[in-house]
Amino acid sequence: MKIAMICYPTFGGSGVVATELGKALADKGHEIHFITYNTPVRLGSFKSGIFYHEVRVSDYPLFDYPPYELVLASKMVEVVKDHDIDLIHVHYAIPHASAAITAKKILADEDINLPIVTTLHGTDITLLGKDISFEPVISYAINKSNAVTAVSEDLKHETNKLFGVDKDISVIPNFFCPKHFGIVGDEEFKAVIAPKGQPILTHISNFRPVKRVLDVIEVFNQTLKSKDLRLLLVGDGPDRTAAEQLCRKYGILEKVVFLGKVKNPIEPLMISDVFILPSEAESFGLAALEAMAAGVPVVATNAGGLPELVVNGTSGHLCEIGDILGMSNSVLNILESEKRFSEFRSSTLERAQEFRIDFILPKYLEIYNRVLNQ
Ligand code: GMT
Repeated sequence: MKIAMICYPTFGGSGVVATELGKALADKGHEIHFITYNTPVRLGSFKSGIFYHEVRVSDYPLFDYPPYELVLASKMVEVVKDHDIDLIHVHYAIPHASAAITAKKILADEDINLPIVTTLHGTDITLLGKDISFEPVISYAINKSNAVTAVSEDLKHETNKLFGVDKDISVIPNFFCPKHFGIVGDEEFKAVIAPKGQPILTHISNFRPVKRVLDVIEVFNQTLKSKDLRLLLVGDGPDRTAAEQLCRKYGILEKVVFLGKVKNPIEPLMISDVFILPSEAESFGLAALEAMAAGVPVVATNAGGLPELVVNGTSGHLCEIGDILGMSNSVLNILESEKRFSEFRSSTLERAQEFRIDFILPKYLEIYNRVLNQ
């Protein structure tokens, strides 16, 4: 198959899922054309079967806002015709699905029938979708796609609740690629962060308010009252300054490492003991799955799709949003003894196996074959 993959190229989970899916499909002999505005972060080095087409929006003084969606639609039309693309798989409803529907219509005028598969990732539905100004476009793009997938049952439910959707949405959970996890933790780096062998609590996100990074600091500060540990924060975003300020206020800055944006988050995960994700909303929680695949138990909220991933009491603990004491006790519970910690670690690894790419890839291929045979 020749597939055009449309995604955000940044650190966000939707871009990671699209990139890893494209790479896995290329490994199986398919031809994948990424169309986006920058090289996707997880693309890595050149691989046979993978192509990247950059969307460039010229900076005309005439426009207050650059017309990215129109240039993206034009680029899709061009790539489809030049490379005989069989189908377009868009990740994220806005503006990718709507741009794809425009491209589909332009191509239909030239008797080219192009199926569109749209994958919903969460923030496009749960955050953007709540902004009423987007609703008609999101509903339209979903209904006009040939197939729609969502990364969790919860997201499917939210989509049906918030939008006028007349399409059946297939749930295909996120996945991890085992081959990325064959690395060993950098013990020297670990010793710098935790010189006395203190356990390391880790959080990875884009530090947007929905991730509740300040709760991470609160939980860490609370846990420090009972146990000496260290906090590793990976990523960057709007709440980083406030997080640093809170650490200063509590006088714990020297126990916290802000790593910033990291291309390969598996490396810090390999030296972590517990992962924390106190999000207010999370359609799936890819960062938590990657932690689990690295054998790191997760303390998370019971928001969105997280209960579909983390099994409470075995691969981690789930708490109410904002329950600082509950999350702190959960961290302490996991770290209570060597025996308990290794039990959590092995159940976590076992649970993660259910989300291996080799189980998930056939589900996408089934959808592709279905739309191509329609
Ligand atoms: O979490 C983010 O802010 C990034 C966002 C994105 O669009 O890339 O992540 C969403 O998609 C991921 C991949 O499917 C999911 O694992 C995340 O749970 C989801 N984020 C939210 O729902 C907040």
